Amino acid sequence: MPAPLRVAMIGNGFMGAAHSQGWRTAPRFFDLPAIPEMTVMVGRDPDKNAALAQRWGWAEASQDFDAVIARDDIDVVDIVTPGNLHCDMAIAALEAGKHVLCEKPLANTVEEAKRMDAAATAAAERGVLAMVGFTYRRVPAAAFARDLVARGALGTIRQVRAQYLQDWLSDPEAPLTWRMDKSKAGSGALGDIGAHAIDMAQFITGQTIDSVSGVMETFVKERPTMGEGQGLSGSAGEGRGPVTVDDYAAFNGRFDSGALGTFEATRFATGRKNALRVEVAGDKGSILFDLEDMNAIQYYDATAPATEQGFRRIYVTEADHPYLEAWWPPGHMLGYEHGFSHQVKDLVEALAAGVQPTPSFADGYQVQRVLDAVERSAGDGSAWVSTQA
Ligand code: SOE
Repeated sequence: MPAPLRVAMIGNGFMGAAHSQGWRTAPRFFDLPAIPEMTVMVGRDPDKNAALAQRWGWAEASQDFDAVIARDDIDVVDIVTPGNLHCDMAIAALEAGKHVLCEKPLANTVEEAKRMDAAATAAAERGVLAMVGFTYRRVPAAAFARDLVARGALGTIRQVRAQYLQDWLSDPEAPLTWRMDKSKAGSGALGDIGAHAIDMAQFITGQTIDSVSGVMETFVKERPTMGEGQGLSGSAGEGRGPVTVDDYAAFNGRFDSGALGTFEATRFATGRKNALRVEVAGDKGSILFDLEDMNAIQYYDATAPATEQGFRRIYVTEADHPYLEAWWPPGHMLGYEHGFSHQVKDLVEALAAGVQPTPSFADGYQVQRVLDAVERSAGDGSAWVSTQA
């Protein structure tokens, strides 16, 4: 009988719902070496937290983070709070001897990410392990794209085009959420969704971005404060407040191999709801991963006879594709939530084997260095060269 792995989750927003789904479902579909137990969910508002804990399947609800990480019956702390809480909570949990899963981006600043990486390195020496939740790595088509690149199907990689496009802020009257507050979110489109594009580009290519040249903009500088409801589905209230993060970020990146990338992150791309796209071009072929068509990748084989060339769509639903062994017969598609189950599967397997789960805090710190470099590069815009001079 596999041992239990007792989990405390901190936070109960959108990511709390998604992570709960992962903890609940993974052991019911995959043969895991340890069985996650949803022991306690921590949140500030007692009534809301108790109701959601019950709905999502947590045995208990608590308001007390410090008391929870001091408990002997907790093995893993899963942090799904806004970014301003990640650093202190993750370090405290690691020091209390708990394994940690922390949502992306790892931190709000590069200094925090560096401290978290150092804490994770020290904890690993005591057998306590940490992982950052870049969940899209666990979409089967993305994992398959990485396999194709790793086995040389694309040859030498020369270019990467990565975009994460959403449109939920294109209405200037959409209300302020914590995601538009720098003190809570660290940055705007750049850290929230640009971080995914960066991680996915590095994950699929197996390469590291080592320098950047960036541009950032805040299109709507003031918005209504939040009235009824919360988060992405809340409605506007009476007051108004400043937007203190970027609405748009783009940059060119140079990979350690010499390949070049263009990156774009925006929550103002009208019509694009959740379009994370990563296209990689090598001298033997290209691939396109598109989250809005997440059960497939497009693959172009430049070594095929010219008369047979063209992008072909590979449906990533075969039992031999990554993660598919546990799910439905070929052709039966998966969705957004499955990535969270796969994340739990990979984490539990790594913890049971005592090996470093990926992406590690070091990987999260590397993404944070890219975010920080983009911000520094964009600066005050003075690097722009006028066409009118
Ligand atoms: C909101 O923009 C958001 O939920 C991100 O924070 C998530 O990381 C991404 O998966 C979807 O969009």
